[in-house]
Amino acid sequence: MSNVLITGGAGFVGSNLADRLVAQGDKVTIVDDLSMGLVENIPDSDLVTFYEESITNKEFMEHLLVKNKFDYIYLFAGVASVADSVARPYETHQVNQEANVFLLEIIRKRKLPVKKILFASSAAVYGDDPQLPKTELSRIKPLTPYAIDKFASERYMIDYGNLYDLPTVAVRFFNIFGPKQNPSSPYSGVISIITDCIREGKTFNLYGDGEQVRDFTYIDDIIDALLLLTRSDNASNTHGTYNVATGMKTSLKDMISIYEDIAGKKLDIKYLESRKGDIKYSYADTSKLCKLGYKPKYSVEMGLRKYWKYVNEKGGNDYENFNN
Ligand code: UD2
Repeated sequence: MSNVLITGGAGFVGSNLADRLVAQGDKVTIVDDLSMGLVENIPDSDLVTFYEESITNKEFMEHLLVKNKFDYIYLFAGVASVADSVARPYETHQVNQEANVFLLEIIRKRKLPVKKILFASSAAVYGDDPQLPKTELSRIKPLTPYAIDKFASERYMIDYGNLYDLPTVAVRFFNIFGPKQNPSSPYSGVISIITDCIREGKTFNLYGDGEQVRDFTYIDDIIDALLLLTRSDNASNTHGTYNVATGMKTSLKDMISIYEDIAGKKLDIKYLESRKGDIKYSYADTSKLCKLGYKPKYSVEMGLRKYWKYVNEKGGNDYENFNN
């Protein structure tokens, strides 16, 4: 049994990881301020301890880390909305960068015996550079406070590893979908929004011509990758940055048509101007991760099928009563 900390553990990726870790018998501590996550996302288990707290609370975080001596630390807490980071650059910086550097500093100064620290970064660090697919060595061009903070935190992780020998690894997520994703903002993952629209018969606002391409990755594949990078026999060599995606590309239009077939319903679409700063093509080269033995199991269609089944069995998305 390992002792694990997940910041942002009530959110989409964090809570799915918590499910998997609890199922394998780990003791999981979650810190989440519920700004985007939900208590209901957290697995109901004696193995889980939940603190409703912001990672920017330094005193709290220091005490927690020193007291618990976690084996594994997964850093998912963050303000996920790029638009929010443009509207509130300084506030979001405190969460997306400052708080993460503070955690590293506590681990370093207090010489805490962590086995692995994983930080969740984003494909946003590549910005609108046209080179495709994105490899970890592609040009970095962060265009928003969100992307700048993700990239800076990534570098702090890697260089704390190099300078102070901390066992760190950073992942760059592309477009993830699946259960427990919050669809309540216009900047939520497009598949969670579409799911809501299909179920509720609402009109979907499609920004652009629908030909934009993404690397849509089902959450279970993401969790496999996270465990591979932190807990497998290969994990001791994983210091560095990894794209985490499928390496497959699908246009928004094609994804919608696959989803309509699965749901057996037509999506009501209203075409609008492209969003400012929208990236037309984004997909990953995942060969660095694949060399460690990663093999995504889900095509977009398989993932959509599983997600649609989950939402319907639940009778709706997880966030119906979420108002923020
Ligand atoms: C993803 C990440 C974002 C950042 C970025 C980096 C998510 C949810 N967002 O943004 O945090 O890392 O990648 O490149 O993973 N769309 C519509 N209608 C809607 C919502 C979206 O047409 O109601 C379009 C949107 O304009 C875009 C595509 O769908 O072209 C995907 O949108 P998204 O918000 O799911 O993800 P993305 O790639 O913009």
